[in-house]
Amino acid sequence: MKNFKLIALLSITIVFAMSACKPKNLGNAVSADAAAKTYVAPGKYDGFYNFVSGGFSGQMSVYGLPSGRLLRVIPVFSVDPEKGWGFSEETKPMLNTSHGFVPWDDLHHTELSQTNGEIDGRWIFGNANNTPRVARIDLKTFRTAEIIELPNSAGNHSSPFITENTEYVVAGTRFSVPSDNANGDVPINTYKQNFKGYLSFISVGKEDGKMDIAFQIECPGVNFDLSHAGKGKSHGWFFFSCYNTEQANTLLEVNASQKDKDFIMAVNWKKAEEYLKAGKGKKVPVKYAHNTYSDKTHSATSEIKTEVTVLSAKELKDICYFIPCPKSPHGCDVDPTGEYIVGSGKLAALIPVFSFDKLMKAIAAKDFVGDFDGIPVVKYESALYGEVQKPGLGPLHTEFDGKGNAYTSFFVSSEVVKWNIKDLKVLDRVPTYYSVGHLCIPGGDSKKPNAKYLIAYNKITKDRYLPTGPELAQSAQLYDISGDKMQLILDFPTIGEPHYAQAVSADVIKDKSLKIFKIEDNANTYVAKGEGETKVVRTGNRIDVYMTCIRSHFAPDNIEGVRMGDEVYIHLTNLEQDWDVPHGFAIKGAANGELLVMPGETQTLKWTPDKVGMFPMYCTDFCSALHQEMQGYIRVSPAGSNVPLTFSTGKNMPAATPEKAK
Ligand code: K7E
Ligand code: CUA
Repeated sequence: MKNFKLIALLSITIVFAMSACKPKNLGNAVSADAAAKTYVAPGKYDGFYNFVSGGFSGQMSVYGLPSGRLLRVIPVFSVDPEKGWGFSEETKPMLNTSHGFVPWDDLHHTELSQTNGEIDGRWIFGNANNTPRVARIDLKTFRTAEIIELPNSAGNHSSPFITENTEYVVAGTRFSVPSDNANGDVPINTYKQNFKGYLSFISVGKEDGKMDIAFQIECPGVNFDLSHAGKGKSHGWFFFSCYNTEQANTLLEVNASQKDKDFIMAVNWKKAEEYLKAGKGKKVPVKYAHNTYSDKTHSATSEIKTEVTVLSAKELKDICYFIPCPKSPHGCDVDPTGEYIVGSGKLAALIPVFSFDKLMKAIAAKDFVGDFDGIPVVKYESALYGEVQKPGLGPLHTEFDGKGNAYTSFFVSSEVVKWNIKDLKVLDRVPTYYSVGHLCIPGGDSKKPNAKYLIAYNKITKDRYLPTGPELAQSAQLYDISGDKMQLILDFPTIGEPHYAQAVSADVIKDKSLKIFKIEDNANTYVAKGEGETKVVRTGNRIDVYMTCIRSHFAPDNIEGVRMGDEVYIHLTNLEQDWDVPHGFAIKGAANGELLVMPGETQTLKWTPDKVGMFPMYCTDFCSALHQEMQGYIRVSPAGSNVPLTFSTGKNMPAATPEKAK
């Protein structure tokens, strides 16, 4: 019966998906005044920053809104040759993990830091799905400042979501797995006995943003999908959507879609803190990397930590509660008042809205229908505020406008639906092109949304852009939501596959942007603070080149006496103290990327010469009219050669004295 229902739903799905290919109102999709609404004149700033996850590209990209102009791609979990991220010696430790150097990941969710439930513009967090990690990006530099790995986790998907004062960044595991210190060499079909789900509560330093795993909660083995913190009255609680409560370990598309309802798990993290203080946590041996980047030394350090404190949800009975939620819930979103929790069952044809007040009453009255693996299950009707009937097909994610309305994306029916939270009535619907995932309203998951725009992030664009071979662009679509009706005003392709994104008024960030690093504060071990400090030092077969650059030359730009078998470290300090004057560095044949060095910064390229001869090097970033003159040579001699180690800039010209032919 249940399978039949599923098949019926899936076939409706297919019909919908096909009809979604050719919306009838395609010609009217963008009205004539749209251009004026998105036009940002040359030389003018956009009103909003939009931080968009890059999915399996592992980065985060920054767009201006309403223009849709791409401003920056911030490398986070994946190496980025454009910026030397993961190629320079200084940045490599940022990608260290308990598995060693991992050059790639899959980033799904962006979350801006908040103070009192409002976006404060200090940091943005991102999750690594594959090798579970959380990153903090500093919005003064638009660079990844810290990455922390999560033990006992796999597929860090319900992450990183924050509490209203950024007390915690919270991360739930997608895959349940045997815990890291248990014997994982067990049959896969012992899921029910051996697999557990872990939630990580990462504390965030109030001033410096430094992350630390405060505690983990061990939960029954299911898939944790998404989450959001409570706010206002529900501050102190966290909500996670869970699927695969069937606890299947194979063919999940069928086996994890058996039950009519899965769960939203409500977590009382204030209570968990009390238990932690009372010493109820168990210290468990694990191994995880904690990487931080310093803007003083301009280098990253990676530390391997070996212990984490775990609270058991089964033993500490009043931390976690399950609320039944129809059909494989995905998005789990909390409205700006903190009263309403919206679950989005991917296979459901309605949207359940839960009431925090009712949930509290039900928990107090022990209004439970039983337990799931030792966790009480609250009666559905007792926590339910109401259901939005027939909103669309395949609800995924919901954002809020702060005026009492919610906006839910529907993947299967390719549309955004606006509905009223109080009376649960559908108010408006617009098509998306096509197969929308996440939505974003500036501040749309905070207490104070700024609801001028809504952006839909689409997985499939089919006929919307010029064909580009087998893979087509993913896209974002901008809607004006200032009126009663949503109006599509712009369509722009994204870098990587967009999942969640956040946006904030530009005023919150733009004036804090750092323009240069002060050269006098540079504490890199290999800095040269002026051309007088440049040198080349041999230590055995290691050669350290203390090099500087300034428009438009390197010092030194002639180096001789490097031999086969040497390892050469080029430490390049950019002496510029002007905004937006990076210099780049590349050398022929290096099995490495380039360096891109900001004003006042030092970065190091490791190069192992592979043959005898002349190796040109040059600046890769067009920095002045004489950028193309910004170049030099390194001479590589055979092993054991007695060519002395020398270095210079501008020494032998114009009175050149070439070595006489022997
Ligand atoms: Cu819906 Cu990974 Cu947040 Cu994508 S997830 S859409
Ligand atoms: Cu320096 Cu181009």
